[in-house]
Amino acid sequence: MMKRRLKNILVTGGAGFIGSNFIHYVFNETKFNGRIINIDKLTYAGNLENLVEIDNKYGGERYFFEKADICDFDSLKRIFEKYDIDTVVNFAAESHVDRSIFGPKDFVQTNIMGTFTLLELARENWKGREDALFHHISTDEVYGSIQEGEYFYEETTYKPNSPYSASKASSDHLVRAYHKTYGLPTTISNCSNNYGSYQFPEKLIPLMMLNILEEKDLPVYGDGRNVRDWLYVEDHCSAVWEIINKGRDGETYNIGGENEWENIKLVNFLCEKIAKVKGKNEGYYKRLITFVKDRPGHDRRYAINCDKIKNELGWKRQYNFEEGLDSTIKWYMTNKGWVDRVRSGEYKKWVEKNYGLR
Ligand code: NAD
Ligand code: TDX
Repeated sequence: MMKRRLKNILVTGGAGFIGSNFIHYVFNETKFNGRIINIDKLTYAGNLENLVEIDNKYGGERYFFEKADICDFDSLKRIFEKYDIDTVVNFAAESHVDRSIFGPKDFVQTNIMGTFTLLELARENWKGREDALFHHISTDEVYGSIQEGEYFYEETTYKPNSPYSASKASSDHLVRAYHKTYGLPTTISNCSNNYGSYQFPEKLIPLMMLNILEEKDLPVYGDGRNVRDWLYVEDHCSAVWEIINKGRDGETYNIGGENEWENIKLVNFLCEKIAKVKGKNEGYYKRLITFVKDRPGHDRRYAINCDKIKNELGWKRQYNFEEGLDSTIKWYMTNKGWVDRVRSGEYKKWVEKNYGLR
């Protein structure tokens, strides 16, 4: 493998949860001295407020934002040429499983057609260049659901069960095919459930934290015994950074927290933690737990084996779960304005239509 250029990085979906954390991470925690070009369509999940500090510090010199849809080839072509892009990190996606059940079309469009459009562009622009890289962000959900004692490995067969995971699986296959067929330099990472600051409060951890703080019902799907493996978002970002620097072309790397929790145990734990912060007795918020109808096709358990990235690239997690949760609780408690703004507007209308008041 030739040394990667890694000067002008196109980050797609950089205004979303993980993408904005990644941009913060690269500027604040690494020695990177090039430019990041963030392109985002700014759907309900994209929020430029997440990047104000970065824009103030680096805007117009090392950080650039362009509003664009990853399905729009002509806009992307202009951006690729304007900034001489040598690296793509593809975070942009429709990311919420429940929304994919209510309306799969946007998932097929953005996750499959968007990735395809980006791949076409990279193929056309890079024409056999070996110092470029297309890194694609994927999920453990593509592997389907596993039993207690089993783990997902990089070679595990894909068995996606939701429209979301099926669309992510399709995009992963396209990335793989562009490497095998056209020799495009690519890497893929499959990560477990993330949590941390700037996460849209439709996902389990921020939704539960905010509902606890507001003393609203805590909707637990089914029997609450589904298992997820939780990883602090900054640890995901450092793993992606290792891969784009040192990962081998054509390879897939699993990223995980080795931190499995049944949903109901996690919700109880959040109730206890917030009770402590608020000076309430341990059980105070637990009365809010409400079992609701299960998610259709709800995967029972995910669990990642991430030995490959640890052994091959020397990646290590920096945060334990308690530390990560404490700083996340603190972040949601001190960023009430952010919460109110992202929960208003288009998202609010959608929630009222599909879930009723929440
Ligand atoms: P998110 O929903 O918070 O952010 C997605 C971003 O993509 C938003 O800023 C949105 O505006 C943008 N976007 C959506 N459609 C677009 C389009 N057509 N063109 C340009 N931009 C578009 O999602 P997230 O949780 O940050 O997830 C980021 C990536 O990581 C996704 O690919 C997701 O599948 C993957 N992933 C997420 C998790 C998790 O736990 N959140 C775990 C593993 C993998
Ligand atoms: O209100 C809820 N009640 C509940 O019991 C919500 C929103 C979720 N859940 C359950 C469903 C899951 O078992 O909690 C678990 C986590 O749910 P989500 O936060 O929706 O995450 P998940 O479906 O596991 O998918 C996430 O991790 C993998 C991300 O949203 C994906 O983008 C990522 O690929």
